[in-house]
Amino acid sequence: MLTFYHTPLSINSRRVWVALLEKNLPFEEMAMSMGGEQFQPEFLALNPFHHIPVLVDNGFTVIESFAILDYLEAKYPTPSLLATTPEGVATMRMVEMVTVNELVPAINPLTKQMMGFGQDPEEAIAQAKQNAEVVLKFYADKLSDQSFFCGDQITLADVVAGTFAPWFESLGLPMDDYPTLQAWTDRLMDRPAWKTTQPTAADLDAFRDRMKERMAAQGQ
Ligand SMILES: N[C@@H](CCC(=O)N[C@@H](CS)C(=O)NCC(=O)O)C(=O)O
Repeated sequence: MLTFYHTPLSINSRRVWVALLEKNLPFEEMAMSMGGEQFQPEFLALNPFHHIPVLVDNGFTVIESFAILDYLEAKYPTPSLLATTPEGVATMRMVEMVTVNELVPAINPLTKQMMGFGQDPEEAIAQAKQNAEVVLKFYADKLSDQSFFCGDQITLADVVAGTFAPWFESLGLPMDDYPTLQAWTDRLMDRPAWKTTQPTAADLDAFRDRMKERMAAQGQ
């Protein structure tokens, strides 16, 4: 039996959540509010770094979202979320790595602004948008006229980049110049795995309030 520890608002968790759903794997969901239970001894025994996501499969514990994605593909290969050609494998990995290494730091100030956690100076916001645009152009280039990054089949490239896609507009990154990227986002948002995992406005408000309380308690 698979047990999935996560919190619905976490983008690191969501890529695993989407993969579990896309692969039609049954799992027990342990939704955490991250209000301190991640520091409890029972959870630290699973992940000493107090992070979600965590997957436990019949007593075998996996931490780190990308390790979990690799584990799921190795253990439950069908349906596959892996590219099959050398070019596909390279594209899949490039998109995954560009997302975590380039997009995530680039959109940091934009995420902060969207969530109401503070406001960086105008120049920092402009720079963040410029950096994010480079990633969007890269995505559009790799996507080309295909349905998904590696062709007709969804892969981990779409799962990893695609869990950020619903937020682009709210982050202040209009999609007008990227019609193929917008169509890809719409295609993903139509899938049950994205519909199930997309947070509601109420989820977002509750998360925002929780984070603000925590920041206030830490004197930030
Ligand atoms: N590199 C990790 C990052 C995990 C991570 O940062 N999780 C955050 C939520 S998005 C977390 O658990 N934060 C709570 C804490 O650190 O106490 C992964 O990809 O799984």
